[in-house]
Amino acid sequence: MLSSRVFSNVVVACALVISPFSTLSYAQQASAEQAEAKISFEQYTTNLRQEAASRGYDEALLEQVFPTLQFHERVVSADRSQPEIVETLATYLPKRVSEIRIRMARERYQQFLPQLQQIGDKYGVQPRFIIALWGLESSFGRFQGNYSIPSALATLAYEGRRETFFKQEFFNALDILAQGHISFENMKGSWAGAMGQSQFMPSSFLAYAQDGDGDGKKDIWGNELDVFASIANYLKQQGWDNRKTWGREVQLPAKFDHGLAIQRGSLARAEWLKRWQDSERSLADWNTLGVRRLNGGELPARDIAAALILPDGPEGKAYLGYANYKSLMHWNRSYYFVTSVGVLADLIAAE
Ligand SMILES: [Ca+2]
Repeated sequence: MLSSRVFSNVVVACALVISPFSTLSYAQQASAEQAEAKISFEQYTTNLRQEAASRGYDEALLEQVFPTLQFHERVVSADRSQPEIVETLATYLPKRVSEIRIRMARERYQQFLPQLQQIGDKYGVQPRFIIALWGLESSFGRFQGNYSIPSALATLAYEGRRETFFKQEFFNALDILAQGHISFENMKGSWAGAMGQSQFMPSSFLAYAQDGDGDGKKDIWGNELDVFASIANYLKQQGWDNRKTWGREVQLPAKFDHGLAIQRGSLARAEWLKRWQDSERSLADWNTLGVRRLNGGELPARDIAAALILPDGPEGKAYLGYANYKSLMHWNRSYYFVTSVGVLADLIAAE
């Protein structure tokens, strides 16, 4: 078994390497300084167990979970390399919405159609969006991640950059185990703590997961109906409107004010919502401004508000996003991800 002390030193070394950069925020510097005096992972989880006990978790559950907690160096390295932007939509879309994924999505859609229609009606979500999210999150359940979720979350909490967030997610995971939805051995997911076929963080599980087959458990790891109902419920809670679609790719006229599009850049959610609102106008207005369907035709004469999205800037593809696009941005605030959901959903229905 690998010593947690060794890993603890690795974390310190990383912190020292990044600390000289003047672009670090005060919080990051403080975190780096804290890392120099870092306790071992073993000590950290001992403290965490005491906190869990004081929060009232069952001793039998703690005894099952805590002795198995492992520090995962790869979790830390993956987390640290995450913000790099190496893709454009032009490179991302063909990989994510590949021929094989489109084919599988259509097969799964047909295979589960009666159940999907029932769940879609109950939550008010078109089944093609349920299938698209399922396919993009876990390739229809095939790739859910093989990390023990409590270990991944304990590692991320210990690593310290977002300790409060990941510690809370760790306790959320304990809640899910205490509720009996999944066994400890089967609580697997990604290095980042996203679980099961819908890749929900534990907080999303507690807020949105559903028991789709009525057996009393919300099993987003092994039960497709639970997965579908959980995905649909997430969208419903974010204001999904199944009388409308997600948006559409459009053509912009030769002379166009690109300042009308949502301004790009990483922003807090509240600021991003304001930018969405600034860009949003009616399809009739966009039509007057010369925005057209991809085939050159006029935009639909429907009373729909839409924001203009240029994921790769003025040179790349242009999209009008409807309110449902905004709901999907709550799932994952990435124009690439959300656009790929919409494109795949359209291709499922276009068969
Ligand atoms: Ca169930």
